[in-house]
Amino acid sequence: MYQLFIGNKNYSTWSMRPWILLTQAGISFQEQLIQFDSFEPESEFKTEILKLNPTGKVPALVNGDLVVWDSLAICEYIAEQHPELRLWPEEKTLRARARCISAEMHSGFQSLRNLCPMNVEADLAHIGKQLWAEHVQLRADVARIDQIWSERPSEDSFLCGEFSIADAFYAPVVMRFECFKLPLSASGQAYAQKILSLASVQQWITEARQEQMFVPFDEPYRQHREELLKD
Ligand SMILES: N[C@@H](CCC(=O)N[C@@H](CS)C(=O)NCC(=O)O)C(=O)O
Repeated sequence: MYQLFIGNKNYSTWSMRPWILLTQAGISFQEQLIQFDSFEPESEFKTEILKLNPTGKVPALVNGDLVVWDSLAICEYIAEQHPELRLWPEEKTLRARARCISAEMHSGFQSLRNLCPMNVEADLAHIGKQLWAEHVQLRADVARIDQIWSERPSEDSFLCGEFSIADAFYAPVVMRFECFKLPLSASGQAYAQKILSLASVQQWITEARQEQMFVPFDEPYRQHREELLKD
């Protein structure tokens, strides 16, 4: 049985990717959640995660004696373990595109990442509006993401046809857009809704809202938990 070590569902975008992939694909795994804290070297989070992952970060996947860390490496490993599930598209050009856009997400969009951290339970629309007006690079990141989401093979398909690792990679981005209400084209919005309607994503959202934790480190825009909660 796989064990997936993740962080708080309200905040952890990197954890969300392999969790959504495994859940959406119906692969059973045991979830091990390590609560976020200050991430100081002596913190409980670091003490726990460093027992298995030398980078001191989540997510990490354990399968027997093997530990796989880094969200992309975990998804690649899962895809190799379950070739029949076609977690990358079967068709070569779509597969190449899925890999390109996943890599783009993995290493890019710094402005969006820095300015709009995921916060599933919060409604930060007014902050999003302000950030949008002030940061040209955020507008560029959003425009590129909107383009990626709008270039899917057909209006009702996922990013590269069937649900794939690429969609698991962009699911946390959808959550950032939801929280900060960043503007999208009609096609980009339709894709965001498609992701939000997935059972795996709904489960993540429900569990994130049940956590009711406030980690100041991850809260640049709120002073306390009761502030700016979604309905
Ligand atoms: N490239 C890594 C990044 C993982 C990462 O940054 N995880 C964050 C949580 S969302 C973390 O554990 N941070 C702890 C720290 O920075 O000390 C991946 O894709 O898994």
